[in-house]
Amino acid sequence: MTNLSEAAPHRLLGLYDSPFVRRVAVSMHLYGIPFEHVSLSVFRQMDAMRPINPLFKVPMLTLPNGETLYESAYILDYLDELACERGLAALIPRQGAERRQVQQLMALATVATEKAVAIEYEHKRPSELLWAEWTDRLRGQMRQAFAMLEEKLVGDFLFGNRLTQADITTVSGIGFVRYVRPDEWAEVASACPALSALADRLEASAAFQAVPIDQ
Ligand SMILES: N[C@@H](CCC(=O)N[C@@H](CS)C(=O)NCC(=O)O)C(=O)O
Repeated sequence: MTNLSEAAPHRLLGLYDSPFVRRVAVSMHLYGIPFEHVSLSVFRQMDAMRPINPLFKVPMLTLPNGETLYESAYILDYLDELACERGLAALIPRQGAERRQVQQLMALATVATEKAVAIEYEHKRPSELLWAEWTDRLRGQMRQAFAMLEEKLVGDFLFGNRLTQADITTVSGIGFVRYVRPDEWAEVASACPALSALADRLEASAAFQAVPIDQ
C-alpha cells in the first residue's frame, strides 16, 4: 500500500498492471488528488479482497464519504468533475465536438486494451484448453485498434496540442501490452512508431512514473 498523502481521502483498489486502474491513478496524479493505493490482486489475493470488493473487478474507487465507484470510465468522469470544481481543465473536454472526438479516441484505446487483456486471460487457461483461433481474432482486433490510433496521431498528442484522456488511456493500454506480452507489443510497435514514441514520452513523465506498472 502506498500513501500518496497524509490525509489520503480517496482509496484506489487494484494493481497498476491493470491498465484500467493505472489510467485512473495517472489521472489522479495529474489532477493532484491524493489517494491511498490498495495494492491487491484480483487473482492472487482474493481472500484479502473479498471483504473490500466481492465483485473482484478493479478499479474500485472509495470516495471520502465512503461511496464506492466501479468502472474506470465512470471513475474518470467523477475525477473530471472534481477537477473542474477546482478550476482545472478536464482531461476529457466537457462538451461538444471536442468531447466526442476525445471519447472516440478513448473508445479505440479501450478496444485495443480490452482485447489485450482478453489475450492475456486466454493464456491463463490450461494449455489443452487454449483456443488459437479465438486468440488470433483478439490479436487482430487489438492490432486494428492500435493501427487506427496510429493513423490519428499526427502531432505530439492524439487530440489537439495538449494531453487528454485519449493519450493516458492509450499509453496505459500500451504499458499493459508491453509488460505482460512483450512479444505482442514488438509486433505492434514496428507497425505503430508514432504510438510507440508517445508511450515512451508519457511513460517518462512524472504522472506515469508515479504509478509504476509493477507496484
Ligand atoms: N470496463 C472495466 C474493465 C476493468 C477490468 O477488466 N479489470 C480487470 C483487471 S485489468 C479485472 O478486474 N479483472 C478481473 C475479472 O474480470 O474477473 C473498467 O474499465 O473498469
